[in-house]
Amino acid sequence: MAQKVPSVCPHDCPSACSLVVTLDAGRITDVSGNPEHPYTQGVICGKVHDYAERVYSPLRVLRPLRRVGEKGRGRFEPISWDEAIEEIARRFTEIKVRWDAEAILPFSYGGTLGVVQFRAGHPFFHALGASQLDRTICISTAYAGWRATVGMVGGNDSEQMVGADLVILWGINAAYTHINLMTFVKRARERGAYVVVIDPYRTRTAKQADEHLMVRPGTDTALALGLMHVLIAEGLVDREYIERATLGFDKLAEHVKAYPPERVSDITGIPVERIVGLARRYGSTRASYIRVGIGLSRHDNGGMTCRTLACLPALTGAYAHPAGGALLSTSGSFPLNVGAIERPDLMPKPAPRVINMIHLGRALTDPGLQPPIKALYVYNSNPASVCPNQELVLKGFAREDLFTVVHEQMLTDTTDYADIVLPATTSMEHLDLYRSYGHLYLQLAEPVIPPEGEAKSNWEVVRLLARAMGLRDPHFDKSEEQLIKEALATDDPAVKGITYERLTTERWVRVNVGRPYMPFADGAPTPSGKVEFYSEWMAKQGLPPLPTYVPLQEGPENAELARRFPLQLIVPPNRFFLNSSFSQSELLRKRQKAPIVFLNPEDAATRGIGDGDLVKVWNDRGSAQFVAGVTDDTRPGVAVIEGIWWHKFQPGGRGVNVLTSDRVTDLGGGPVFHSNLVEIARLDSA
Ligand SMILES: Nc1nc2c(c(=O)[nH]1)N[C@H]1C(S)=C(S)[C@@H](COP(=O)(O)OP(=O)(O)OC[C@H]3O[C@@H](n4cnc5c(=O)[nH]c(N)nc54)[C@H](O)[C@@H]3O)O[C@H]1N2
Ligand SMILES: Nc1nc2c(c(=O)[nH]1)N[C@H]1C(S)=C(S)[C@@H](COP(=O)(O)OP(=O)(O)OC[C@H]3O[C@@H](n4cnc5c(=O)[nH]c(N)nc54)[C@H](O)[C@@H]3O)O[C@H]1N2
Ligand SMILES: [Mo]
Repeated sequence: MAQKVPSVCPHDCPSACSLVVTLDAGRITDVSGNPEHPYTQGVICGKVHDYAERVYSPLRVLRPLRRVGEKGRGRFEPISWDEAIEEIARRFTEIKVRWDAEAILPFSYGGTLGVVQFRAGHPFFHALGASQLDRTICISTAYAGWRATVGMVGGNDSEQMVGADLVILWGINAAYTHINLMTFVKRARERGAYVVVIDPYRTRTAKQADEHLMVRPGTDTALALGLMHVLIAEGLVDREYIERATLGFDKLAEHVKAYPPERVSDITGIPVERIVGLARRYGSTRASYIRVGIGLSRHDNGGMTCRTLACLPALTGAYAHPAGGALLSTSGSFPLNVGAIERPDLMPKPAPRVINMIHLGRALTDPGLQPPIKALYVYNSNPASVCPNQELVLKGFAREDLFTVVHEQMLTDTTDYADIVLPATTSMEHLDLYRSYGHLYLQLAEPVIPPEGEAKSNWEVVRLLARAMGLRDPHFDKSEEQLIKEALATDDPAVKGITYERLTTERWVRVNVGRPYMPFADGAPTPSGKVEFYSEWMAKQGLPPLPTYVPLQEGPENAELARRFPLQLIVPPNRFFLNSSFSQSELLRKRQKAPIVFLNPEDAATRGIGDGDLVKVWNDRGSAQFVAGVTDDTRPGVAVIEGIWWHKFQPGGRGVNVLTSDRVTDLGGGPVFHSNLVEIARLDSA
């Protein structure tokens, strides 16, 4: 008899959906969105709807494996858990003795955002004295930029936008990456709101908007400065809010005189009248809601961009309107006691060195690194697909003297290089607490099925490893339930009263931040206590203290490079994968059709490329093959590759990230995934 049980989507997505799982004879047969959850409202994406296909995938890792073939080939023999743990502990100990514990590097990111399983390895690697990983690959640039202006990573609750008159989706393809946001966008639009999308190509989100501004990649700061120029010149600002809640307006007003719409039009590729039109629209209502995507921060100048966008609602006073304001992420809106899970106090002093995760390729191949990285422990991540400068990453992974352990649900591009593969549970099989970076609900999910095969959760494996390595701290005796209780134990009023017990019965609880939530209504938690148009902190980072447009290092302004590689390439997510997750699914690969590079008919014609041709895309970092999608959904000079197909499912065996760079952005040490120059040619063998 079929039975319905609650769960939560664990994936790295701002929606963090509440799920209803149908079980038949103990097997998952269907997954749907919980209609009662105020944010999910019964809507989930196509990839999670078919979650049974993921849980029971033919590529699922079901028992521990030991490499038998060459690195990269993915040939293994099954071994027992005891053998696997014993071998890992022995190799880690040998490396620690011979090279120092810093020669061991944990590598993890967003496979699950569960509060416990996301950071399960931290206490173990801290206690071991391993190198620390700086987890910069996604949010660190955007968050650093946002904080520079408003002091925290938060903003007005996106549920409030339903009452807005103007909605701007700035560098966010929510129809793919945060579909539940579109529920509120649609409702606002039905009420009469005007919806604007700002994105270099016509995304599915842009197609649902009233207006789309096809901005040239990396020029949003200039666009925002142009809007500010008009707002200030035409007196469309809220003097009272500016006086009360902001810092540096007079300096800003002087500064933006240098960004008249004509100049901004040249930089951004957007016609003057569209810039002036949007500024007047924005300046004539305080009920304007800007939702900023994280994607647009993945440029050389991305931190500055996010900082600049956070200034806009402070000019019109929209931050103080119950249906207005702006949001990048809700991550900083309330604290959890994650220190109790991460246990930084277990680290030796002085603290071990820190390695930026986007420099994985460099770290694995740098002959000068002392001690060298001799062991890698990967969980919650697929670095052999997702990291930039991928050729260098693969070169590192291929090192015979590198001992690589990968704890995974699937046989990925990364497990192909593993010495030991450990089977991981899915969120359907383990317990965790979930917060979201798009909404304000805390949720709990208990296992709905027993572990498939011999799979174990991240925390269970860490406990086994800690014991095998002789780590005696009582922390490693704790259960997942205990850790969740400790994470919830904070005195912060936003989380007070939200207990484990309450979550097991209510399933989700909105944090106590009040409604409407307007954190910057009267100022912001910056050093000055105000929304900072002028930021001393930015100056300390060696950046202009006022919002300033800085051209991309790898963009058309780099004339020498642009001569050889005339096309700008951006690499945003696709619809049916989640970063590289779900690339294992034959069903979803079929829905996604093929690894495609979109290019404008003009760029295709000059290269003799037709729609559907097999093409080569390359630059000095690498070369990969794609199917050409010729479309005026993108502008001349801008190519788009959506999603991360595993190398092994890509024609030619190389995927998108051989093209992307491991340069760091202006702030936060994050990646420049979208700042690429490339050339494209037809492959005659097509
Ligand atoms: N289906 C699906 N959903 C996902 C993901 C996925 O892979 N697939 N990934 C998840 C993760 S980890 C994250 S971090 C979020 C990311 O989701 P978003 O915050 O939406 O970020 P991106 O999709 O990287 O980029 C958003 C948009 O920014 C545009 N963009 C690129 N450069 C510029 C620019 O210079 N200016 C402007 N205005 N726009 C620009 C891209 O074309 C893209 O449409 O989505 C999550 N949700
Ligand atoms: N070209 C390009 N590259 C990008 C991006 C892009 O838009 N374009 N986006 C970037 C961004 S925003 C991000 S966040 C990164 C994401 O990079 P990753 O965090 O590496 O994301 P995924 O590709 O989803 O890989 C996560 C892996 O974790 C595994 N996993 C899931 N749950 C568990 C678990 O409970 N335990 C264990 N042990 N494993 C688990 C999954 O099976 C999956 O293989 O990629 C970045 N790379
Ligand atoms: Mo991300």
